[in-house]
Amino acid sequence: MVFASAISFTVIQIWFWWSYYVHTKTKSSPKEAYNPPHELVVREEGIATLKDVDEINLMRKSCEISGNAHINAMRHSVNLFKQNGSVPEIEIDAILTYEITRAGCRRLAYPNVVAGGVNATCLHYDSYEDTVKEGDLVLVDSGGEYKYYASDITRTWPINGKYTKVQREIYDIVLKANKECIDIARPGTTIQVIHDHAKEVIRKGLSDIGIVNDVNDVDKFFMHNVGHWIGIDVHDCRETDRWNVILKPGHCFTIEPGIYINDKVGASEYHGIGIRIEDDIVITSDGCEVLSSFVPKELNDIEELLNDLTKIN
Ligand SMILES: [Mn+2]
Repeated sequence: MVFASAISFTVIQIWFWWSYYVHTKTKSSPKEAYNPPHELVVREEGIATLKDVDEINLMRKSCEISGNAHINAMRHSVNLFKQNGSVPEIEIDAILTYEITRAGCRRLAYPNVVAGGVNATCLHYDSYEDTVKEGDLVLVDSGGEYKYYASDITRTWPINGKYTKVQREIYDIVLKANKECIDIARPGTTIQVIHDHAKEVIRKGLSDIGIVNDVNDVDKFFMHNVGHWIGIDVHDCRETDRWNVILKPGHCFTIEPGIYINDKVGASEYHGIGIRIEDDIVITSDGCEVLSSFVPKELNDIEELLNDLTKIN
């Protein structure tokens, strides 16, 4: 009996030691830090800018998440304005970050731009120190990163739900540039050709309403490039020429014309208006697919969305 007890005691001891040993060797360790493969950003020219089907699917998902965040931010911001009479820029920034990350993006692809009123004339404005007030447009440039693939979308909407006459005039020019650039984006052309087209649409539009007289003045109102490669980095393949590469199916880049009228140029009623409309596209065999096409950009579609708060969630 004593012998049997000793045996079972020893068995229990061995079991205990073994369990402890297994536990210490297999217990869960902290997950690896989130380290995006930045080294992949620098890849050989010609491979880097062309995305394969799997990559394009990830970019499509990234745009889906970020586009929905824009739509929800539109609704929430106007709702907040109607309740409080103004909306802090940082609150819209928070909504975007919340919507993007809760939908599956691990992080933002770049700091959100949330620029109310005249702040929209400052490129890459991300200080969120002001409030968006009655009569202001808010320019939102925001995109998440889904499984390392970036999206980069910009929309500009009126915080009170309705564009003014002069805001509509400027918006129409930017929208025309955005849509025509998308129309001409196809295999065989170049981003330089697309950029030049955006510049010409903007020159003509601003000339028609008497803001620009000299063609050389267009750069004062549209002072950035029409687009950039996009992929693992929001500005993917920085080392690769963006201007003269002959476009092929699989090339992914942004189309983002804008007009920014600061207080030093142009007629005074237009001062302080900053508008950009940015989509992400992939070149296909006969044109391009707009990955962010479901995010409203027509004036009437945006106003309709902003004034139908029943869909807020
Ligand atoms: Mn961009």
